[in-house]
Amino acid sequence: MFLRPAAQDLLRRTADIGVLRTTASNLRGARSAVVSTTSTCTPSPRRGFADAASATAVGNTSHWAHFNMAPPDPIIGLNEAYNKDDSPDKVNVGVGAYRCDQGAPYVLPVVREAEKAIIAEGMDHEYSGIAGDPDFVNLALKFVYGDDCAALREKRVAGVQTLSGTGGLRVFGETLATFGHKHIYVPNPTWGNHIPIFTNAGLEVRKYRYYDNDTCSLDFSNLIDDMRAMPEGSCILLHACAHNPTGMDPTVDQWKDISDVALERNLLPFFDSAYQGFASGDARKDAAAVRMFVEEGHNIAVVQSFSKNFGLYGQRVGALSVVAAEPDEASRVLSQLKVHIRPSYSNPPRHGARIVTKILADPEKTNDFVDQCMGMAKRIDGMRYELRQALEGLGSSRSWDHVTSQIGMFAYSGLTKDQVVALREKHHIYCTLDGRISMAGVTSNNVEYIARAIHDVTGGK
Ligand code: KET
Repeated sequence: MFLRPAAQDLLRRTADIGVLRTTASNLRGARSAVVSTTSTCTPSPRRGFADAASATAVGNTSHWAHFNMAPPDPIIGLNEAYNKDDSPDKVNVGVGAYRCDQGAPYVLPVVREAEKAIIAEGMDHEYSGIAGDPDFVNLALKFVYGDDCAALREKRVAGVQTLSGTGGLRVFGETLATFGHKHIYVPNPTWGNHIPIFTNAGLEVRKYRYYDNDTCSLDFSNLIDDMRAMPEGSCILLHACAHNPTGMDPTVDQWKDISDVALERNLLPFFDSAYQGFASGDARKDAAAVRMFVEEGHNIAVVQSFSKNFGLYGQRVGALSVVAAEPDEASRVLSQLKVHIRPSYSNPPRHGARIVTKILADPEKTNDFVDQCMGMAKRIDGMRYELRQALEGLGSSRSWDHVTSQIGMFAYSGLTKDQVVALREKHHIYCTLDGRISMAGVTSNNVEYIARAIHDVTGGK
């Protein structure tokens, strides 16, 4: 598409408005946001390419002139906005990344030790296999399914190392689409990135009811009704623990009911386990739902992230596993996962997986990890109480009970979009537009400031 400078300028300005509009519409998903903001001013990327070729033919100077500005990511984009803010008061409670009580990134001491040992061993940097490091995969699976899991013993679990949780979700989404799945059900609300991940994998994303905004609790009977209405064989994404963004998990009895309905409807439960250790503080306990479903005879799939619990965000350490009916089926599934990985990124990176392997292969280091993960969960829990107390202390007439009844990394505050924008513009506090506050970024130093700002933007009610 050939655009004169004036038209390019108009397009840029329209895209800027799009950024604002998209920021405001937040968690409808990055992909749908791109579609809605670009539809008035640019062709689809495919058409854009064809047009770009003809534009070159008529003498356009750039191949990229028809590229409009994409909206910032609703979560990671907050880091960019925060970094640009030069207020000394600014607070980042956007992305779910743990901070110590001084507000700094935290490297677990047991991770530091493992790194030293790895360096001392002088390991090489050869390619991994397509499925990653088998030792890492075995330990990751034991970590989530438990040492005594019958499916593991019977060698009917297919597992691969992935580019953290996000990469595992994408690989599994693509594999599902290849093998006949047209849609996937995700909770409403869910982690915003689920929607573009599965859409880009070729699946239609459908939602099931999960949370009742009025009562700030699980919308359990509607969740079950929606499950009963799902077409047989559908894949249903479940958050293994510490649901993002609501911090509200089913109880053990409710998990049992979910499992029963999933069996009745022959649904495929797919667990996203991104916070194992951040719910109860005990990584073993947090795997209870996954383990229950395997015991109940489901052929589940699980994606694990080691970003939060091991604090290995930038190392991209994850695993994807599928529980099959028997070993031969597991081998066939594994072969198909590899078919998706190889043309995507060939094989996963080594270093982060080596760190997790060093820790989980050693019972003493594993215990240290459990203690240190518990320490992070406890600090977050403490901040929940302090934030609630501070809000109540300011005389807010609204109930803030949910701040302490929710679990995991986030407080789903109930703040409206306008209130979130006011928090950002007036008080330099950055949280996502759905009112999700990363409690991992709340510290003894900023909790009072955050409470006062919330009190201000809510008018104390
Ligand atoms: N699943 C869930 C539920 C999740 O919250 C995240 C990350 C991921 C998967 C992916 O994590 P990975 O680092 O790819 O293993 N959530 C936080 C960070 C992000 O948005 O990327 C967040 O919600 O802030």
